[in-house]
Amino acid sequence: MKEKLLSVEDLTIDTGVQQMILKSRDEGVKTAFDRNSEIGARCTFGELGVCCKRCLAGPCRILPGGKGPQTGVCGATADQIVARNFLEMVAQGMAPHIEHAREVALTLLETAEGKAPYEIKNPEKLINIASRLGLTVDGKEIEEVAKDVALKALESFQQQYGILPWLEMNANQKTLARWKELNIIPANAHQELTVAINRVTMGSDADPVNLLLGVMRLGITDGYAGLHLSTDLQDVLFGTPGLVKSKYRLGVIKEKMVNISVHGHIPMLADKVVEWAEKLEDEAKAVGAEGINVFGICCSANEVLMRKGIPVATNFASQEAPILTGAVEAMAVDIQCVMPSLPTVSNDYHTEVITSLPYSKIPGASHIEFTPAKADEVAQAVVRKGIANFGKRDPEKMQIPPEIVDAYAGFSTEQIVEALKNVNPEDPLKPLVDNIKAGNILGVVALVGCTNPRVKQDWANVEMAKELLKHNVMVVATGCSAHSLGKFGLLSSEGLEYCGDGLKQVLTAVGQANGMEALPSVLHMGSCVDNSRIADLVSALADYIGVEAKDLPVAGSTPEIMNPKALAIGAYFLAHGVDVHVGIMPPIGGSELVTNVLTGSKEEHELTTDGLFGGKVIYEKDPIEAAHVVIERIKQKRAELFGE
Ligand code: XCC
Ligand code: SF4
Repeated sequence: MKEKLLSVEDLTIDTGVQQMILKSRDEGVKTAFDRNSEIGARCTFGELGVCCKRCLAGPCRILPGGKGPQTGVCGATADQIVARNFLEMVAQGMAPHIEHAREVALTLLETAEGKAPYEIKNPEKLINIASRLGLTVDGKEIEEVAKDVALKALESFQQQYGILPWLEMNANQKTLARWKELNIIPANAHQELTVAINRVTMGSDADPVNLLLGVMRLGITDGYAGLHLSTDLQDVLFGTPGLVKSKYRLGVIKEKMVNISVHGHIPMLADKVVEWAEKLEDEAKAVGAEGINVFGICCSANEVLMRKGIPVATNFASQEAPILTGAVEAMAVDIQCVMPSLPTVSNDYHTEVITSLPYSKIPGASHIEFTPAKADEVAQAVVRKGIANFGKRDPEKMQIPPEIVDAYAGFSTEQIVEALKNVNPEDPLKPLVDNIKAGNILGVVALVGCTNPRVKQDWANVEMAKELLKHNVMVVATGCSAHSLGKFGLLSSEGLEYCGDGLKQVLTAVGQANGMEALPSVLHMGSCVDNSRIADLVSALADYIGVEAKDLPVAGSTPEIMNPKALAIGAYFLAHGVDVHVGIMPPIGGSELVTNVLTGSKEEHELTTDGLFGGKVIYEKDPIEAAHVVIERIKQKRAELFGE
C-alpha cells in the first residue's frame, strides 16, 4: 500500500500538515489525504450525475456517450436524472443552513425568556432588525424585542403564503420583481425543503429546466432563511465582529497548555467553551499546565476568530492533523464537516473527541448533550475533560509543527463601513465606489468554501487569490477558504506584495486612515453563513450605484469546493446574477442541457442562468486559468456598467 501513497508535497502546501501526514504514516494512522488516494478514481456514473436511486425499480444508470440504455426503467433521461440529482444535492446543502438558523433563533427566544445563559450583546442591531421587520420597538424592553424578532424568525419555517421575512427586508426590489416573474419566491424554508424532495421523487417533476429554477429557489431560501438569518441573530447574541488580530497554522497549539479545539459550525457551544476556558484557567494550572488554549477548526473557528480573535489551527481537509500533534486534550464538535474518522484517529492519541448534539454522534467519541439552556454546564464539562486529559499525554508522540502566521479578521460589513468612514465620514462608500470606477479596483471576488482532499490543500485557494490580487481584484473571503489564505499571510498586510499597484494603494490608504500600516490583502468576512455579509456589501454597492448585484463587476469563487452547502451558497449567488467559479465540477456533466443552462453564456445558448439571472457557473480546475476567466467576465461587466 505504502508505495501508492502520494508525496506530501502533492497533498498540501501547508508544511505543518505535511509533517503530520508523514507522522501519521510512521505511526500507522490513516488520514483523509491517504484515504483519498485509496479511494482512487471516482465512479464515472456518480461523477456525471447519471446514477438514479430514486426508487426500488432502480438503481438505473445511463451509459455516457450514447451507448447502451439511455433511459431508466421509468423512462427518465440523463437530463432528467442529472437535474433531479442536482436539485437534491442543493437541497441537502441548504438544510444545514436553515437548521443552523432555526437553532440560533430558538437560542435567541430562550435567551429572551431568560431560559438560556446568553446575553443580547448587540441591542442596536436587534432594534435595527426589528424595525426593518416592521415590528414595534418603542416602549419595549430589549428582551421583548428579542422575543418578537425570534418569533418572526421562526415564521420563516411555517408561513404558508407570501414571502420569507428575511428576504422581504433585504432584497433589491428589481431583483425581487424578476424572481416573482419566474415564480421562485420562497415563503418558508421547511416547505421549500419538503417541496424540493417531493419534486425529485420518482414520477414527479421531470422538466430539467423547471428543476433548475427550483435550484435557484433553494439558493434564495438558503441565502435569506439560512445565511442572513443566522448571521443577524448571531450578531445579536454574540456581537457583531470588529477588527481582531489572531494567528494561523498548527503552531497555535501550545506545548505547555491544555489545548482544546472547537470544530463544527453553530457558535453556541464554541462561544461558551472560550468563555469557560478563561474562567477555569486556575484548574488547568493546578494540573501543571500554563493555562488553557482554545483554537478552532472549520467554521466554528471562524465564529470565535471573528468575534474573539481565537486562533485557527487548520481547515477541513486536515482536521485530523491537530490530533496527530499529540498535544490536543479535547476536541468539542457540533455538526457539519466533522469527519467521522476523528475518534478513530484519536484512538492512538490522548485526544478526547466530544460530540454535543443528539442528532450528530460518532462512535468512539464522548457525548455531552448540548442544549442552549445547559450551555454553561456543557462548556464547563468540555473544558474540565480537557484539563483531566492533560496528564495523559505521551511525550514520545508529541510533535507540534512550529509555523505560525499572523492574520487579521473581523471584517463584518459594519466593520468595513466603519473603516471607510475614517476615510470619508459623510459618504463612506464613495471612496470604494470611486476606486472601482477608476479601475484601481477592477472588481470584487468572494473566495469562499472548503478544502477538499481531492485538491492539493490550500493551493488552489491561495493561487486563485494571488492571481486576482495581482490584477487589482479586491478579494474578500469566508469559510475554510479564508483559512487557507490566513495560513499563507494573505489576511495580513504581508499579502500586499501580491497586489497590483491600484489595489495596494487603496488598501494602504484605508489602512492608514485606520491607524494600520495597511489593510490586509484579503478581508476575512467570517464563516460560511457569513456569506450573507458579502451579499450585504455587494447590495450596498449596488444600491449606491443604483443598479442590481448582477450588474456589478463581482464574482464568487470556490476553488476547493467540498460540501454541498457551498453549492447552495453558489445557487444563492447565481440567483443574484453573480458568477460562481468552481474548481471541482459538481455532478452535472452527464447532461448537456443542465451543463449548458448553468455554465453557458447568454450569447451561446438561449436559456441559461446567465440569460435569466445574469450570472453563470464557471468550471476551471486550474486556479490561474480560473482567475483569468473570472477577470474577463469582470471586465465585461465593467464595460456594460461604466461603458468602458
Ligand atoms: Fe465545511 Fe464551514 Fe466547507 Fe469548511 S467551508 S469545509 S462547508 S467548514 Ni463552509
Ligand atoms: Fe430508475 Fe426511474 Fe426509479 Fe430512477 S426513478 S431508479 S430512473 S426507475
